[in-house]
Amino acid sequence: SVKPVGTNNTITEKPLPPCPEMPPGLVGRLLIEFGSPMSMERVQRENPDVQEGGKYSPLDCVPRQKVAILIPFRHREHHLKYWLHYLHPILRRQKVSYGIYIINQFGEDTFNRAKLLNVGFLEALRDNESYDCFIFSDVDLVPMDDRNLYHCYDQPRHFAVAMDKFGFRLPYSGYFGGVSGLSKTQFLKINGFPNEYWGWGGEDDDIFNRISLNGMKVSRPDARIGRYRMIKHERDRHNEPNPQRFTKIQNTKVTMKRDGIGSLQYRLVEMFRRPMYTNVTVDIGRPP
Ligand code: UDH
Repeated sequence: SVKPVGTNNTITEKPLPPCPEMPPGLVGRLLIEFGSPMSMERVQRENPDVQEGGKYSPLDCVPRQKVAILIPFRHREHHLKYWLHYLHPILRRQKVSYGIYIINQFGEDTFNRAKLLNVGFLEALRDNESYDCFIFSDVDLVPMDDRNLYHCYDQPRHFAVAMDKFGFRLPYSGYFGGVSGLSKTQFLKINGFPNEYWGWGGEDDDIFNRISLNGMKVSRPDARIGRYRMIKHERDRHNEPNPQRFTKIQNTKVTMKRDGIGSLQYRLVEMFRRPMYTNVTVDIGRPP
């Protein structure tokens, strides 16, 4: 097609190249700190090309995937500002086409991280059905190296392999917590995430089991690149360690068939867009 002179510096439009596998503008190791206070105004000011709802697409290349980034959330506004402050510029340098979704648990009943992420999967697709990759990130985890690319891989991806709180090592070989990513196909193959882990712990191990039991193998970045800083915090109220988690993760093979994205029930309370993210507030009920 031909554009009028002056709209794009050129007369004829060249087709855009696919975005590079390893974008040239990456900087590698990053200095991440949570000392000085952060404001949403500053995040907005420093990220003017992020679109309403926390959406962004590179303008100079055609992205290979569309990525929905889903954050399980309740009462962590303070952490969210840091997360957005650090992640928007990183994702932009990585040439990711993405949308940020905060999946906010309504009410004060026991927290349920995995169920919130199931809701995020469906609501992101309802927002834009062209997402083909889903990255699930805790709100308090910031990557320390922008070569840790936030897209999906041939196998389910575990990104947060070297967290500061675990001495920059995997705490155990089957660890799948913190930040992970599955393509739409991979997610549906495991029937999504479990809905029945209320309170802290176990749901990430159940997801790891689902992946293995369905013949897939977790992929990970090198530990020198998959480094993360966690924002230090006290244990939240209504997210106490779940004492049932040890027995539940023994039964994934049986439970994954009936409990997952196929059996998810929830009530959408509200969805609204902010400049830096999309908020999805959801009533996911309470433990039986
Ligand atoms: N989350 C919330 N609100 C909550 C609970 C959890 O937003 O009330 C989300 C948030 O994205 C968080 C994630 O769920 O990053 C995981 O929960 P978590 O941060 O509580 O889990 P983590 O293993 O910490 O990081 C456990 C408590 C550590 C207490 C240490 C006291 N020194």
